[in-house]
Amino acid sequence: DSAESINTDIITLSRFILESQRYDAKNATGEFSMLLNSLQFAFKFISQTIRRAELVNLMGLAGASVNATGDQQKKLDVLGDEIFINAMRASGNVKVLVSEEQEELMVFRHNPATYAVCCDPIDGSSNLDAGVSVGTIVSLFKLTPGSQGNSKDVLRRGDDMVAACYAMYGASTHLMLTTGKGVNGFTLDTNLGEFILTYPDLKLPLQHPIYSVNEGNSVYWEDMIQQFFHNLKVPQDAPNGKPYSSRYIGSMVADVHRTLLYGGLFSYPCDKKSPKGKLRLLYEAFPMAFLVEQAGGKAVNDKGERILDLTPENIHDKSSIWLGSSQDIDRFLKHIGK
Ligand code: AHM
Ligand code: MG
Repeated sequence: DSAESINTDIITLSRFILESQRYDAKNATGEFSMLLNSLQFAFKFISQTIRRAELVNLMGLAGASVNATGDQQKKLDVLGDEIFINAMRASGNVKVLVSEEQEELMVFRHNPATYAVCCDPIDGSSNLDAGVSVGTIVSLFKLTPGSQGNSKDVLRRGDDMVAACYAMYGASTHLMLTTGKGVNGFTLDTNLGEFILTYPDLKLPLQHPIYSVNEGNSVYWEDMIQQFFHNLKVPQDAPNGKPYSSRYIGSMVADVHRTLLYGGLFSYPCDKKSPKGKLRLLYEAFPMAFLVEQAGGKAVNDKGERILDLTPENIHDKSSIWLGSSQDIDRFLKHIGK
């Protein structure tokens, strides 16, 4: 009967973190759990704010303000950023914060903390007014030994990240998390106000015939890249004899989320318009590359270099990116002779 079909022993994100720390007792200072708690709160708050936005007239542009990388900011970008910054400052566990929406790195001097957090508070915000999924992307580093908090804590190899996650505000709010031991996915139960483990140890398929790229930029691409995408549409070359399908939402979180669940490849290559790529290393490419690798996929740049081997020189540095199913990325690597 229906009473039996209710799972009375669900795993919430807090329970998941506490249980996984029990196996790692020497590192279990509780700091990470507290930080995760503050992150959860920020995700719930942003989620709620986005869901109410249209009704309380938050849609549209916020004055003429322009963010660090020159995009026009929306009211929700500003709000999301404030919510995130306040949650991180209040957590007490964050010393350094990099936000896409802030030109400069922030240091919370009064926090006796050992974490550095980089975030894109609302990624994909050009989609907001159409009600399309957007998300928050986060990478986490431990401060370098003895650091009082400075840019060196984040200008490091991607492999130095200790955790990465994103929240996607879609039909449901999802949270995908890695601490370097696989990927676990959670879904927000709005009645309980808790993230519930719904995708334990998620692995993406080895190959899937979907490509995700802004093909409108193809006139700006190098021939090599044009040729690669052209080949994906040649049925004889395809593993199942059919051309690849095109799927592009224009929200990295949503495009990567689909890639994690269905497989295929997502790319934002360099082009004549964005010679260094569009997506930012610290809070877009790094965390997504970490999640994708931990789910069994691959993430590289246009030259075939592993994203997590790169080191940014500046906090808002950009990179080209190719990520997704390992065989689909291998096909790209083979194409460029790697
Ligand atoms: P944003 O951080 O300003 O929202 O920009 C990042 C977004 C990504 O979510 C998405 O993958 C990409 O920009 C889409 O760019 P384009 O519109 O050039 O295809
Ligand atoms: Mg953004």
